[in-house]
Amino acid sequence: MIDFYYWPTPNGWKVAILLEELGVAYRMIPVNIGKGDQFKPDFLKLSPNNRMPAILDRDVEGAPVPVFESGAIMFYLAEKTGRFVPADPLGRKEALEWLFWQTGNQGPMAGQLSHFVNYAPEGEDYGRERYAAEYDRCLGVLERRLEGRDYILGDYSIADMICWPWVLIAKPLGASFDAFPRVAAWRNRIKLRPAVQKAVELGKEFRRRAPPSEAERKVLFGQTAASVTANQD
Ligand SMILES: N[C@@H](CCC(=O)N[C@@H](CS)C(=O)NCC(=O)O)C(=O)O
Repeated sequence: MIDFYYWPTPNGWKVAILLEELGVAYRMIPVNIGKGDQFKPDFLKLSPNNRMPAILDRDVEGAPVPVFESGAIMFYLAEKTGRFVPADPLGRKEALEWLFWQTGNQGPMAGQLSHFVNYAPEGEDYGRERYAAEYDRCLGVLERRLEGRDYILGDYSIADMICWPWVLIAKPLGASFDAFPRVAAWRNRIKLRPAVQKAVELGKEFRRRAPPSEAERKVLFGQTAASVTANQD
């Protein structure tokens, strides 16, 4: 059994997709990031960067294995099962390149764009424009990569699963697919997969229906070093 620490956001969906594709037994443990569950000492032991997703793999010999950061979780599970990652060293290298690309480029740029689109004060356009341009650049990177390929590595893999969720929500982020026909087709191809549909439904009842309250804004947007050092046991 895998304990899956999760909240229904694009970063959470990445790992939910892989767990559903693998069909492995998992138990979803909600991490309410608006209420501050990510700062609980037990969670920080698994995920020292106070971010979900994280997993605790109990399906091992000896002590359960904690893994944080979506890219690391996905590589760990793909290695462990031998699925959704190429078997040859050069193919694995390519898988790692796209996992690092997603977590170092597309994910942070899209996350910041989402912040400025959804939560920044009115009239402050610098941040939104900067991240909209970077998000656009990342769509362009994917568009080029998908030339002559149905999926990022050729076959469907963890590289697609990690990149797809932030493309799924392009429209609410203010982007369009007009200049990215290959990305649009890839997005739709993946969206049709039953495992992907199930993953995006996971924890739907927890999805935000209203703007964050003042208390939630403080938890989410008022973080400093004290947020992760205050609760040490
Ligand atoms: N690089 C991380 C990003 C994860 C991330 O940013 N998660 C957000 C939700 S989408 C989170 O847990 N936020 C909690 C917080 O801001 O305290 C990954 O890919 O796993």
